[in-house]
Amino acid sequence: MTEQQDQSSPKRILRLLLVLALLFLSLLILLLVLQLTESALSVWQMLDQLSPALLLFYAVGLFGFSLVVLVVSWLLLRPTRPVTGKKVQTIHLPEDRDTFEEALHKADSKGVDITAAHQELQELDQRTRQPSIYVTFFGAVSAGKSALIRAITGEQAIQVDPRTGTTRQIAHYRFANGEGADLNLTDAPGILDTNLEHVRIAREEARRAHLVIYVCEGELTRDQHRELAELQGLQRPLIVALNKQDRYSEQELTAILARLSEQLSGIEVVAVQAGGREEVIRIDADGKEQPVMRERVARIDDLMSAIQAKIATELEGLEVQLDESLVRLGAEKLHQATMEHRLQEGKKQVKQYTGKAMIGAMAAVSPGTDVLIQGYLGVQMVKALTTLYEVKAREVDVEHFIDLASQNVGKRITLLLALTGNVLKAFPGVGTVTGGLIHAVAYGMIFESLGNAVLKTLQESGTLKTHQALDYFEETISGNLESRAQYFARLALEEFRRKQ
Ligand SMILES: Nc1nc2c(ncn2[C@@H]2O[C@H](COP(=O)(O)OP(=O)(O)OP(=O)(O)O)[C@@H](O)[C@H]2O)c(=O)[nH]1
Ligand SMILES: [Mg+2]
Repeated sequence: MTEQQDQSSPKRILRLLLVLALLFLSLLILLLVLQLTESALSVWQMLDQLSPALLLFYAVGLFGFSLVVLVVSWLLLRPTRPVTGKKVQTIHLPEDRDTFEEALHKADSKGVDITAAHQELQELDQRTRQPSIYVTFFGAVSAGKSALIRAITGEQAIQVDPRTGTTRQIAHYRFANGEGADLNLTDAPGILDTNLEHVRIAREEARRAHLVIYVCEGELTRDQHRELAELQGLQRPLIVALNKQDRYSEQELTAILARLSEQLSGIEVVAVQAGGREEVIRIDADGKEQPVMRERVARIDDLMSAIQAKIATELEGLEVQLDESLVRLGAEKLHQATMEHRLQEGKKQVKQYTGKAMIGAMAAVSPGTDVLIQGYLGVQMVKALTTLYEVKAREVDVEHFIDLASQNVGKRITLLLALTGNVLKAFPGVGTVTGGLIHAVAYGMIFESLGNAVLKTLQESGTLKTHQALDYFEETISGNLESRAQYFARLALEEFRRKQ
C-alpha cells in the first residue's frame, strides 16, 4: 500500500462516521417535529372543545407566561455596565462669567491654584472691553499663517520661513482699515507639529478667538479634518483659507475648492495667496539671465471680504460664542487645578491615616483590638477622602465599603503578617520582632493600598465606586509586596525606636 492511501483511509472512516451521525441527527429532528406536530394538533383539538371563557383564561395564561420568560431573558442578557474600567467623568462647568467667577473664589478659598483659570477670566474681560474682533490664524505648520497676517497688515517684522515651526508664541497685530470693525489678528504656532507645547498653545488660542481662520495649502489630511471637527465641536466660528493658490492651475483650484466646500459643508472656504518670496529669472540689458528673489503678489481680498461679511452679519453671535468659549476654557482649567489639588491633598490624607493605623497597631493592647481600631480609622480615612471630593454623604455607604474591604484583608492577612515578619527579621539590629511591629507594617501596607485605591476611583469618576475601588485595592495590595513591606518596616522601626 502506498503512503498516500495509508493517510487517506482514516480520513474516509472519519467522513463515514460523520455522515452516519448526520443521518442519525436528521432522523432525530424528524421524529421531534412529528412529535411536536402531534402534540400541537391534540392541544388544538382540546382547545376547540373548551368553553370560550376557559379558552380566554388559557390564552391570557399563555401570554403572561411568555411575557415572564421574555422579561427574565432580558434581565439576564441585557448589557451590564462594567464595574471596572475607566469611566469618563461628567464635568459640570459653570455656564456664564459670573458663575465662573464665583467658582473661582470658592476654589481659591480651598487652596486650589487658580492662576491659569483666573487668567482666562481676565482675558475674557479684556476682550469684552475692547471693540476689536479677535481673529486667530490656525492651521498646519508652514501653511502660511504668518505670511497671511504680514500680507494683511504690511508688518514686515513678522517672521515667514519655509522651515516648519517658525512661529512659537502667540502674537497679536492690530489692523484697522477704516472699513468695518477693528481686527486683532492673532498669529499662532502651527498645529500638527512635533512640538506638542506649540500645538497646545495654538489650540487654546483658537478657543479665545471671535473667529478662526483655518489656513491650509491644499486638500485636507485626515488629521486636519479631525482638528477642524474638534473646532466645530467647540463652536468656533470658522473660515477656511486655502493658501498658496499660485501653486494650482485655475481648474485645479476650482476642483479643490469644490471638494473642500463639499466636505466642509457649512464652513465658508476662500482661496488666498499670502505671497511669500519667489525666485524669478531677470534678463539684463545685454541679454544675460540671472535668478533673483522677489516678493510674490498677495491676493487676500476674498478673505478680507469674508471676514468683514461674517462680522457684519453675525457680530452678536460671535461675541456670545467668545464669552462662552472663554468661560468654558477657564472652567476646564479650574477643573484640572481642582483635581490636582484634591489628588495632592488626598495623598496627604492617605499618608496621615496610614501613619495613624501603624501607630494604632503598635499600641494595640490585646490581639484583635487593632482590627477594631483599624476599622474605625478606615472609615475615617474614606470619609475624609469622599469629603475632599465633595461626594454627597447619601451617595456612599462608607461602613459597608470598609466591611467589604476588611473581608478582603481577612483573606490575606496571614500571608501579609508572615511576609512582614520575615522582612522585619532581615533588618539589622532587630532582635525578636514584636507582634505589634509586624502588625504595624502590615497595616501600613493595607492602608496605603486602600487609600490609594479609593483616591483613584474618586479621581476617575468623582464618586466612590465600591466595586471599582475594591478591584484597585486588590490589585495594589498584592503588588510589589517585598519592597513595600521593606519601606513600611523602615517607617515602623523608626517610630518604634523613637517611642522606646
Ligand atoms: N507659493 C506660495 N508660498 C507661500 C505663500 N504664502 C506663504 N508661502 C510660503 O510658505 C512658507 C511658510 O510660510 P509661513 O507664513 O512661515 O507659515 P506659517 O504657517 O506661519 O508656519 P509656522 O509658523 O511654522 O507654523 C514660507 O516659505 C512662505 O514664503 C503663497 O501664497 N504661495
Ligand atoms: Mg508662522
